[in-house]
Amino acid sequence: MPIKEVLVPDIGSFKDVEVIEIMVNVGDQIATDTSLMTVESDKAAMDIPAPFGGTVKELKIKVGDKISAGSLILMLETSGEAVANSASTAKSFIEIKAAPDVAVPPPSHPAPEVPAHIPPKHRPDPVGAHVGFASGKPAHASPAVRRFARELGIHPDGVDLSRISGSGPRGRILKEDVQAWIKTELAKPTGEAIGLGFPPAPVIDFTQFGEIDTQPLSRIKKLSGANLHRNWVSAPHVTQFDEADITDLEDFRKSMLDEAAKRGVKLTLLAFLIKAVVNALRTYPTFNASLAADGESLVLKKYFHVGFACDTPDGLVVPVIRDVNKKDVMEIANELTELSELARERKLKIDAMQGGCFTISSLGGIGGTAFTPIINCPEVAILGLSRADWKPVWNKAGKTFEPRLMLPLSLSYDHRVIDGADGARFTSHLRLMLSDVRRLLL
Ligand code: CAO
Repeated sequence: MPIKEVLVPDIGSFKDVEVIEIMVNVGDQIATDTSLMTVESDKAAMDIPAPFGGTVKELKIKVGDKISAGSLILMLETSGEAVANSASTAKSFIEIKAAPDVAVPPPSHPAPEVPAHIPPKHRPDPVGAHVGFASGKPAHASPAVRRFARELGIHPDGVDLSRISGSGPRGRILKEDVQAWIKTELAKPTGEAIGLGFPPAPVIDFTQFGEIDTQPLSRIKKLSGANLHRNWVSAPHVTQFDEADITDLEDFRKSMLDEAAKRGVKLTLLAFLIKAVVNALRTYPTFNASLAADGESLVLKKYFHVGFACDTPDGLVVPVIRDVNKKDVMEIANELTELSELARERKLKIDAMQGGCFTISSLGGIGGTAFTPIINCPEVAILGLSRADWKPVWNKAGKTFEPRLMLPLSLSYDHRVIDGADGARFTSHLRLMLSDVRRLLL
């Protein structure tokens, strides 16, 4: 395997800037665009991304070093293919130059020039600026730490960095500081952590009632618990229940199982549901939307990325299938299987869990007749599926009962965005789509 030098790319007017954090270690496997390190000038801090993926063989810089474009950062072992890719990436680093597109810094601190090819997530954050968080004292943290904080729950915009004391050089907030802060917040009695003013829950010694065993919560449970709690209290939920007749759909699915198996696909009901949901989202666009952060407008999405709740031994994760409108049911089924396997093997990447427009939570393989799913904010609705069951249904001619396979639907929506009438229209639309499989093709 070839070993390549990784040099600092063209980073605009950053020259002789100090390395304040190194995010990779020797032996780490990294992908293209992984943040390698953070550099800081007196005006801004910026992450340097990896131009290609591979295994870190040697670090050529340490915290405190001063670097400029062209400085050697590290040695990376790559596959031949990656090296080929790297050539074009490196070229684009040098060739493209454009005006900066960064958060507006205070007037006394003009933004440094940054080439347009540097991805937004690696662009400079003005030092001490307070991007994307609630007001408070200025927080001193690298772009990588800000991004990490933004991706976490508790505060609607992530973690409010102004509440955290930094233990790094010059009071800089490190990733470990954010993690330690979250740990403390989660340990606080319910309500206090998100400032609801509830009286603290009493601390009870359960051993007084009998034998107990205390087990730590998994990392996923802690993070998803905080998000679920925030979503539950911040979005006024209404759940609309309905039932869809999937007798014909299920016959069709079974008739396709052999063909699907030949193509290596496990064709489950959920794949059809995802397709039907996208059709309903096109018809009722307010379900494919998010409230703007200021609550003053609705952001309507023209793309259709659907997440599905996946039960893993570590807790709940929500992989996202992208551009469902451009995929057929077999492709969706295939991705469902692949993503669920990755989730259960803990190999799901962060990107595969981001960008969802709507979520489906299926408990149909387990049981139950209905439940009230919690909206995966900032999405505005979520569909719960329970176990389909045979029921006697009065036939269209109104003469007799017929056995029909009925699928219970539980649609929770954010009542700030969606009215009850639209909630009922959405599930009625789903009923129609699911009762006549031909409609899914339209
Ligand atoms: N009614 C009746 N049977 C159903 C059904 C339904 N609504 N949905 C699935 N089934 C059947 C499937 O057909 C399959 O049957 P066979 O084994 O005979 O083929 C079986 O149940 C198991 O299905 P599955 O769970 O493997 O596949 P899926 O595509 O339906 O679901 C996934 C995939 C990832 C959603 C699921 O495995 C899962 O993790 N579900 C839990 C989600 C969850 O925890 N939600 C709660 C979130 S809130 O805490």
